[in-house]
Amino acid sequence: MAIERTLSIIKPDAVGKNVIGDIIRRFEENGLSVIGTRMTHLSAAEAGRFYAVHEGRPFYNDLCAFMSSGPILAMVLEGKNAVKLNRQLMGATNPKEAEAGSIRADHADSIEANAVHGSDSLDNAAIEIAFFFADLDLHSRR
Ligand code: IDP
Ligand code: MG
Repeated sequence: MAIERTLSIIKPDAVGKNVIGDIIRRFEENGLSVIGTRMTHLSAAEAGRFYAVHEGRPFYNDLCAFMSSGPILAMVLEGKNAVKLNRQLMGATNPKEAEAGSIRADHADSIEANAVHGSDSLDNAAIEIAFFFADLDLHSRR
């Protein structure tokens, strides 16, 4: 299995619940290393640029408002199969469908306020990592 990098975001709802540590613990216990972190508070326009792929969807404006409602923690995870492994640890988008023990099953409130973001492919991971981080901000553990 290839060593990959993926972007994770702890969303405003989960930062507000003070569960940053619990979420990062799950990544580390499952073999992923945090190689860069950035806490920031996006404007609605910045959130809109990050989620541009969803522009035109009925939930897009609400999603931009939610993602700019408070601070987030963006981070880069590195490890074997990181893209897929992170998605497994996150659980399904809708917490009602999220696997027991997943981050969203334990911390998400709704299909919108669902605690975490994770890149859905290696190509998108590279684009999303570059949105938040410069190469010099990342510190590989390989
Ligand atoms: P993902 O985060 O599991 O990859 P996406 O389909 O890429 O899910 O959607 C991005 C984000 O948009 C979701 O995490 C969630 O916050 C929000 N979202 C997705 N579908 C809906 C919906 O039907 N209603 C409200 N918000 C949604
Ligand atoms: Mg997605």
